[in-house]
Amino acid sequence: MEKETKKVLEGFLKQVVVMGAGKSGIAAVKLLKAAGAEVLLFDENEALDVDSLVEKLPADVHIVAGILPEEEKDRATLLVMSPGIPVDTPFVDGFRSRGIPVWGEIELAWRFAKGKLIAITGTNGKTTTTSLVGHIMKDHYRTQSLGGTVYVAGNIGDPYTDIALQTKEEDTTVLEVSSFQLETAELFHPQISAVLNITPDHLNRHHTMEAYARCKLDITKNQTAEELCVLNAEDERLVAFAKEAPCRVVFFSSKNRLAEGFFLDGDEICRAEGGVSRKLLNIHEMKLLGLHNVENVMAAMAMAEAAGVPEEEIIRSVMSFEAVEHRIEYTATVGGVDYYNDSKGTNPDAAIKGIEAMVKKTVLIGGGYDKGNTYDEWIESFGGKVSWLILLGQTREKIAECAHAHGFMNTIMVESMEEAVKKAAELAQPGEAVLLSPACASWGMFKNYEERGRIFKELVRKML
Ligand code: UMA
Repeated sequence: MEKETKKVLEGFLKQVVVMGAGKSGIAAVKLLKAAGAEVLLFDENEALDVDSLVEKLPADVHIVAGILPEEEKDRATLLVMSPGIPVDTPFVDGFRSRGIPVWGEIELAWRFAKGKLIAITGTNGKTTTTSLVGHIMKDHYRTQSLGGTVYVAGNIGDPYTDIALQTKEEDTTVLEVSSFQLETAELFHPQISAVLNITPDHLNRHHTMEAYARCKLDITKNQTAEELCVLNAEDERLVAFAKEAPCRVVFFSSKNRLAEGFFLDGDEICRAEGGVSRKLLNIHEMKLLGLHNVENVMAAMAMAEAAGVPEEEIIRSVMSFEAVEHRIEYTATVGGVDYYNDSKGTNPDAAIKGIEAMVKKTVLIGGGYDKGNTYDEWIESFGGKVSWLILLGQTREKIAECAHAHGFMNTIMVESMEEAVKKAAELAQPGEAVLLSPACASWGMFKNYEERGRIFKELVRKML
């Protein structure tokens, strides 16, 4: 298999077009050059800063910004796509109709990577779960003095192509994978996978829930009968999928006892095997907050178990794990008001989790880039908890209209994060909370959700 893959690669590497000059594109170019390929980096942004890009790239990379000449398509042997770029376009069709393979950046990385691969997808919770699995695996390698390295990469931030060439047979890579990345996966093949949940998101890219779900479920498409996928038993679509999955399935549930799998019983996370269950961990012994995090923990435990980590090591690592930056992250208390950064709440479902985790009356900051989502369920989740909704970005009118239709009238429009934080500080009373949990992507106003979260935190800390 290894040999065959290599042979296929040699043919493909003659003249590669990499599309997108962001993190993934740059990392893909570096990998390809190191592998001896001829590479052209193409970005549709005409205003691309080519000079600063050249500094980040190896020598001899041809860069094209704006429009790619037809003759370059004729010469190409492979097109590598960055995840943020749609693939159902005339541009990509132009390659496909010439018989040129179209791979996503993770497919490219996978063809070169070695060692064990654990891949995690889902609409929400994948960043926390990926970090937690990485944390457990790193502890395990240390405790058992295993030679080898644990890498954590993918949608979480560091592209898979950045580390693929360094990986060795004794290593483990824990990868966060988005639907965008799975859309262009071909032979991509994790030994252990997880689909944490599937709720509406990115419908402007995938168009239908079915297409979006298909991309996520495709994480298992090359897995074998002995390999494992971890699924959420509370998601009907995933329960139905388990019957046709090509691999073994382990379920987790935060609502019901299971005869097989991981479940929450009161405050105890339990492991059931053959109808017999045992308690593993009391949820108050972990540092993560909220029921959604209990689900993430159960999924991570199931993956770690499948990776051969002993139960007592898993429990110890879960207890020492702290929340991820930008995910319901406590920022500071100013004038008796607690500020939380949940910039990673980039869709309504994730943002609902943010509201659920709040225990005080909350001034909420939301709004951003329009991914075609609806906001009804998010507004309904406010209950009596949200006192004001401060809105910014492209979606602010759409969200305000939706809030008013649901009888929530306390909306305020602002132009910037600075204004949002200032308004929130005026409105929140001592003993209350302010939560940035936008329910929208950051694009348009910020480079990414990390930048949005950091700006929020800086503005809050300036008030100290
Ligand atoms: N571009 C085009 N044509 C287009 C769109 C973009 O040429 O139609 C160009 C842009 O001009 C830009 C480049 O493509 O130069 C950007 O590529 P990209 O959007 O793929 O961004 P990267 O910097 O490569 O980051 C990507 C992921 N971004 C997206 O999926 C949008 C990052 O996930 C990921 O961390 C990174 O690869 C490393 O794997 C971010 C994300 O928002 C965090 N992901 C979504 C999510 O989590 O919901 C899926």
